[in-house]
Amino acid sequence: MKMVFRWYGEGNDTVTLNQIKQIPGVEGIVWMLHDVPAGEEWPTDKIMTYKKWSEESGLHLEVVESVNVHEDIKLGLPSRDRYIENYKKTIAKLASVGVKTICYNFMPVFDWARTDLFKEMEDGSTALFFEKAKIQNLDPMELVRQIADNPDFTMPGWEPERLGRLSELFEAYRGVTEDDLRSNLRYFLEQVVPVAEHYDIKMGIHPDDPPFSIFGLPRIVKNRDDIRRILDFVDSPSNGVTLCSGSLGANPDNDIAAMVKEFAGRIPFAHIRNVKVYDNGDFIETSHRTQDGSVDIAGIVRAYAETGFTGYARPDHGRHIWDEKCRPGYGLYDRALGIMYLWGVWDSVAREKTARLEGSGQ
Ligand SMILES: [Mn+2]
Repeated sequence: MKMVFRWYGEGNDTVTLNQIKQIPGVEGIVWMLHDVPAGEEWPTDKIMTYKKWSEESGLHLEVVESVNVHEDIKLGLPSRDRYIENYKKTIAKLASVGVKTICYNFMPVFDWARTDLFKEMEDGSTALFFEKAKIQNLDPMELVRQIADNPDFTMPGWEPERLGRLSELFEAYRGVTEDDLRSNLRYFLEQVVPVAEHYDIKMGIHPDDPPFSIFGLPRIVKNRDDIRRILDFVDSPSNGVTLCSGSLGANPDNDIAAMVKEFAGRIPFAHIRNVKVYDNGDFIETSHRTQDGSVDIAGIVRAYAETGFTGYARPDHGRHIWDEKCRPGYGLYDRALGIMYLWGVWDSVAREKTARLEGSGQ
């Protein structure tokens, strides 16, 4: 398990590279060019800026999250081929600076949704919260206002260029079924995965967040069966999954430790975090500790350790604690605490394995 940490770039993040370096066991950053619209080829000069930051800090840049997929690809429009060509060129460029894994998602219109970015918890900390009933009665435009109108930061997944066309996009998705979306994903993967394979890059699709339909939009990365189908579209180690325990964990039916075992070898990137799911379907992002949420994080890390996971992992999100002012979900303190919990479980399983081998005289 190679630990990495999402970072939004100089001037765009409250966390510094020096701080990231001081978290035990963190080797690299997870990055993207936040100001390049989906579908465009990433400009070399901007990639080189990250390369410079990486070299100066000693943190590698092997993981990119995300190279966003243009809506025309998801919709299967004739213009998709142009955007897929750009995607391939971006893959080649990223390979040339040492990128090994590219996370992406195939969620229509927006990447993720919460109804409250700073919901207060009993201990006074705040965290991202999803209220199911609120979403059901909410105009999508209102949700956009709540999430994207953040004066301090642009929000990944809520880029102005796609949200500016929100009603147009909803209209375009009218009548698009899960099967349609799935066949558009297959078309994309059949084109892109051979290129990724050529450049020794592993693609990892991020599950839908939350893992069920919202605003009537189709969702196709919600559970074990969905992921199995996608991995079977193109049978290549470069066609993988970014297994996010937080996204999948918002549905208590998802057995994530079982997925870690079943999809071993096809998980280039692990997002590991906990959520507490309430009986009414609401959920809140808690600390990483198993006891604090509904997802058995200790069991998931154990599954990774036992299957000999060699991919990248990040703590995904954290709460906002100790009065930290930060991007929602992306503070320093709680993510760093989360990492130490993940290492604690990982190291104890590694020690058990060593003891077993020594006991059997191997
Ligand atoms: Mn995630």
